[in-house]
Amino acid sequence: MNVDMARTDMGKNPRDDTTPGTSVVTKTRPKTKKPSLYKVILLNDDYTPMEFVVMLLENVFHKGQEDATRIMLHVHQRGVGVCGVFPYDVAETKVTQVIDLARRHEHPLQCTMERE
Ligand code: TYC
Repeated sequence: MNVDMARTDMGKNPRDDTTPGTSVVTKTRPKTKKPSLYKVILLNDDYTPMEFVVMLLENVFHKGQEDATRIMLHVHQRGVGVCGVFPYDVAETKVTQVIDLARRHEHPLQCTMERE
């Protein structure tokens, strides 16, 4: 039933919503908010081996070898580079994984996150 048909008897029984032929039409408005996104940023240094950075981009960020190499070289040449964009919790976990992995291998590699 469309809105016009549903309301043909409005005004006759304004308070009686049990009158046959009367209906209430509601529209749902979802109150969902899009999550803010964060860029995970890799920083260059002079000591972390290139192969280690590529390995990390493959394993933590699920990049293919070509993409991983391209990102690593970008960071190496420009000083910083984006590894990916994620919701806050995911970005935070990836930053922690990168820093932990680098530290365990005694590399000074640094990683941070920044709101998009
Ligand atoms: N600059 C490093 C080297 O010459 C390689 C490197 C690339 C280090 C990217 C960190 O985020 C980085 N071995």
